Amino acid sequence: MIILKLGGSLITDKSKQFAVREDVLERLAEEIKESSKEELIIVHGGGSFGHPIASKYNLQEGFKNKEQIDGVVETRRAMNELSRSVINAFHEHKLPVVAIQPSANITCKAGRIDDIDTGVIKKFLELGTIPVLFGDVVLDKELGFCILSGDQIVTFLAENFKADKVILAADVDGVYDKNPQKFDGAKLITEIKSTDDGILDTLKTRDGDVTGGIKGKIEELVLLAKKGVPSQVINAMEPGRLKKALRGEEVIGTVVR
Ligand code: IP8
Repeated sequence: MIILKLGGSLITDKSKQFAVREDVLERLAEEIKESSKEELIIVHGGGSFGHPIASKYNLQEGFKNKEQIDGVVETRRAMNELSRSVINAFHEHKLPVVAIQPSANITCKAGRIDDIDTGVIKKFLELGTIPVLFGDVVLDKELGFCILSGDQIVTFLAENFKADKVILAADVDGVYDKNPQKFDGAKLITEIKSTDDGILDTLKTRDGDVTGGIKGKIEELVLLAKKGVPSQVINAMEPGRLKKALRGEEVIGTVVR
């Protein structure tokens, strides 16, 4: 089984609020269909739907005041909206996708997943469907609520379902030693070993991303690699790469093992 994360920067345009990249979603749907992968769980990020609202209301800090409740409701609406776009685009391409709303299925404790109904996800998989989850605002036993990133859902499910691998489909070729948009000579890191703790210090969080950007992602993937599940960050903006990665063929990117 493969757990596929579709990054928020891939499926939405983060420079504009509520901007879905419909053309990208359609191509991704085709590539997933053509890869003929049988067991697949998809998790997508918040992109320009979840992050701006979560940041405006400081939702990542948990419940602080009643004014944030509007933010919780707006984030839920926005994430349902984005999920609907993903489901619609994928179903148009005959993928048997079923949305599973994390806020109704998962509870956290201090920002980490504490309780999750994996039985529902397992049953939908057994029926031959592709469960689709997403980063969301969820109840938290200590914080009241929290922002649960899709990355944490990915690593939790990958461990729980003993996935063969995780693919993180992003809008960049992989992880760089420094920001390639700001610095000349930034180098792509093709392999990160879970024993290589120092690597995390060199990565920076991405502005505007309440769940920690690339650093948050790699932290999750390193934890997962320590438990024996390898992962791969690829650039799914480049046509054909997602299909190849799903088929297990070689693709430019960063492997975490
Ligand atoms: O983009 C965050 O999920 P991520 C979801 O996977 C929200 O980190 C609601 C901001």
